[in-house]
Amino acid sequence: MELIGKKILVMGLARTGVACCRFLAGRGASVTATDMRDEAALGKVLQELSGSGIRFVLGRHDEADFLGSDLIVVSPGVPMDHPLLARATGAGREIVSEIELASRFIEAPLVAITGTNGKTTTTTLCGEIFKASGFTTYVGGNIGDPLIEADLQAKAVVVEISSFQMEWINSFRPKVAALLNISEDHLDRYATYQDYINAKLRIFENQTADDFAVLNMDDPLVWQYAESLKARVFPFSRKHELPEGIYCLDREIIYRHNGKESRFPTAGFKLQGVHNLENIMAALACALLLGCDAEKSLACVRDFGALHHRMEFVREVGGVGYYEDSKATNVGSVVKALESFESITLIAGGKDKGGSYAPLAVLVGERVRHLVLIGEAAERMNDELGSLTDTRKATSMEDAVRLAAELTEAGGTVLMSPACSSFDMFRDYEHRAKAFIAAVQALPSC
Ligand code: UMA
Ligand code: ADP
Repeated sequence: MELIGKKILVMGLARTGVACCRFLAGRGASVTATDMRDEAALGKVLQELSGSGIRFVLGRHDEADFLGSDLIVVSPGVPMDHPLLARATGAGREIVSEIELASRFIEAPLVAITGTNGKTTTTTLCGEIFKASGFTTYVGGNIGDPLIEADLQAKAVVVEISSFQMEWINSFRPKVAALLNISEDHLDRYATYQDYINAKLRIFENQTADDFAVLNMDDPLVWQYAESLKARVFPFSRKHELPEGIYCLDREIIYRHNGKESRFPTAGFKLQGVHNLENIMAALACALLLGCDAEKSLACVRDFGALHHRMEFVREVGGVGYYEDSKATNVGSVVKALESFESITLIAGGKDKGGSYAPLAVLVGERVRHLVLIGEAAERMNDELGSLTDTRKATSMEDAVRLAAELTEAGGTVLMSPACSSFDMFRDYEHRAKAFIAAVQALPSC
């Protein structure tokens, strides 16, 4: 793709936009960058990009820039239905997402991993397996480092993909694409659940019979699309023995491909929980299909521990275990957390994403002794779940932890697994996690 002299508009100047600006300006494009945030808010960014010859339009977007550019690169945080994007499309301008742009320059086989939950765990593990097998590997995408920053000499690129990033693709084509699971999420961004699902499915859109689609056979919502894909479907399952695919039986993961078989005993795996078994199978499938070594992969999986803020043990006080699961920002992930404990005091709530909390009802009824609600979603969660168990409202994380400590009897578990994003009370999920951990650490020892 020729960039020299091309007029390119970068919309959004956070991590993605800055990386795109660097990439494009460094290759001779004539770049304009625009963000609704003003100069004062973007001071650090402007410093980072000073001297790069980029023109900035800040605190507003100008229609003329949208209509007058050869190409518009949109950040994931910009909603797809932005009126200026509609006008640019109407005027025949080309609009792409950052992953679309990046993929046009990456020659290494691309492993792309999506799903409502487990993306970061699976992507990180998969990247580690490639590295252990001797591939120079770039790991990026929604996980944090934009794909456009990929080392173009890398022999493997493993990328976590969100639905937002797939909104403006047209040729993005992973050699191996994995869909881990689908449950309701981001309904504050999509008009319908199906719109969200359709965005996720675009990961397979440009694949051909030379590529692989790694699919969770046990998730009916995922599996129903298997027949419609052009890529070779490679299933993973915790329930079914498979002649071709990867499955788990009697504490062993078995990988079968083209008549060959590799076996991975699960004893001693650090990653715990059935959901992580699914993540491990998906990561192994992606890596083994592209030639990673089975023995090295097994050693790598064995050593791989849980990432922070995903059902992480914090402390025990008076016989009560405190667990922090701040990354659980939708009901699907909270279901897995509730399945992992009994006698739970659940701290939940935050910024509501518009989905239903009903999928939690059975588990709340069976396992949650006390429900402590925080944040903007407290009211809605109380309406949907409050009658199922003892439910209280707290004014802050500190207050929630104090209340949970008072209510929970020895042998129980206090679990902060919010089912919501954090932005009503915190900078991000890490900030929320820190607030919980600090409050737990401040509890007096018994
Ligand atoms: N903006 C405008 N005009 C608008 C709307 C937004 O100018 O109309 C500006 C905003 O002021 C902001 C920028 O556009 O400066 C949007 O930035 P962004 O939200 O895309 O943030 P980035 O730092 O570029 O981060 C993005 C992903 N963010 C989102 O998808 C919301 C990061 O995923 C990702 O790590 C990063 O790219 C690198 O690829 C975060 C995320 O929350 C972790 N993802 C969601 C999730 O995991 O649930 C999908
Ligand atoms: P993502 O990047 O998709 O948000 P993470 O690996 O960061 O996924 O995990 C996010 C949350 O989802 C955590 O609470 C974690 O315990 C939970 N989780 C991880 N893997 C799965 C899975 N396969 N199914 C359901 N929940 C999962």
